[in-house]
Amino acid sequence: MQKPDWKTVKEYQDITFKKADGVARIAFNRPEVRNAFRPRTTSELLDAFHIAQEDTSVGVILLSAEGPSPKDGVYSFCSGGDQKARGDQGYVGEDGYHRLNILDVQRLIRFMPKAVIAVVPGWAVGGGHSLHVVCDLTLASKEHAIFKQTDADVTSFDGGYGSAYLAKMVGQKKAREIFFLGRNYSAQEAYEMGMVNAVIPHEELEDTAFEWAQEILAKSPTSIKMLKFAMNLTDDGMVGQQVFAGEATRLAYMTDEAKEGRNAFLEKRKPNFDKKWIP
Ligand code: S0N
Repeated sequence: MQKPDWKTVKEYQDITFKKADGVARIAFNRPEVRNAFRPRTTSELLDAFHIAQEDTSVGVILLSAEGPSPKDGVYSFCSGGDQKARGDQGYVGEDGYHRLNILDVQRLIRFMPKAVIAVVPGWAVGGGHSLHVVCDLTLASKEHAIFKQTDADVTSFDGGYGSAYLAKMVGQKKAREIFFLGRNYSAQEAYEMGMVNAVIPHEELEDTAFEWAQEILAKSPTSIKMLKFAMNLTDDGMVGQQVFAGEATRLAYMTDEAKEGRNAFLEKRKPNFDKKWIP
C-alpha cells in the first residue's frame, strides 16, 4: 500500500489542509467538540476547498477529520453546526454577524470538478452527516463510524442535499426514518443502505482513502469531471445544466470552429466555418 507523504498546504485554526501525490486532505480539527463547525470553520473550509479546486496538481480531495478527542478518546468526522456558536437568531461569527455558510461548503463540494471522498472515522451527525451525503464517495471506519441525524432535535435542519438528496440515495422511507427518529447507524448499516461505499478497519481507513484516490487519479480527468457533473445534473435542475453545459462550452473552445469564430470577429470578417454538419 502506497503511504502518503503529507505536506501542509496552509495552516488554519479549525481545520488541517495537506496534500500528497495529487491528493488534497482537508480535515476537521476540533475533536474536543466532535468536530462541530462554527462560522470560522466554514470560512476556513471554503478557503481550503477553493485552493484545492484551483490547484491543477490536485485531482481528488479527501474530507476527513483529526482525532480522537483528547478529552475522552472518541473519534468523530463532524457533529454539524456548533450549538455553542448559535445565538437566538442563528450561528454567530466572530464579527457578530449571524452566518454559518455551510451550504456554500456543500455547493463547493457538489460542483467541485474533482472527486471528493468523505473519510468518516467516527461520529457523522447533523450537518456533519449532510456533508458526507454531498461528497461523491464515503469510506467509514468499521469500529468507530456512527451515522446519525439530530437536525430535528435541535431545530437546525437541512432541507436540501442533506435530506432530499439523501432520500434519492437510500430511498424515501429510510431517509424519513433517519431524520424523523434520529437513531444511530453503524458503518455496516450505512453501507447496506447505500450511503457508504466501503467499511474499512479503522487503522486502515486513511491509507485506504488515499489508495482509492490514487485509483481515481489514474483515470482521465475530463471523464471524471464530466461523469460527476452528468450524475449531478438531473438533481440540480438548471444549475446542474449550467455546470455541465459550461464544460461542453470549454470543450467546444478547443475546436477549429471556435477558433474561426473568434478569429473572424477579431479580423472583422465573416466566419468561414467550413460547413460540415457532422452527424
Ligand atoms: C455527536 C454526538 C452524538 C456525540 O455524542 P457523545 O459521544 O455522547 O459526546 P457528547 O458528550 O455529546 O459531546 C462531547 C463534547 O462535544 C460537544 N459537542 C458535540 N457536538 C457538538 C455540537 N454540534 N456543537 C457544540 N458542541 C458539541 C459537547 O457539548 C461535549 O462538550 P463538553 O465536553 O464540553 O460538554 C452528540 O455530541 C450530539 O448529538 N451533538 C450535537 C449534534 C447536533 O445536533 N448538531 C447540529 C445539527 N444541525 C446542524 O448541523 C445544522 C447545520 C446547518 O448549519 C444548516 C444546515 C442546513 C441549512 C442551514 C444551516 C445553517 O444553520 O446554516
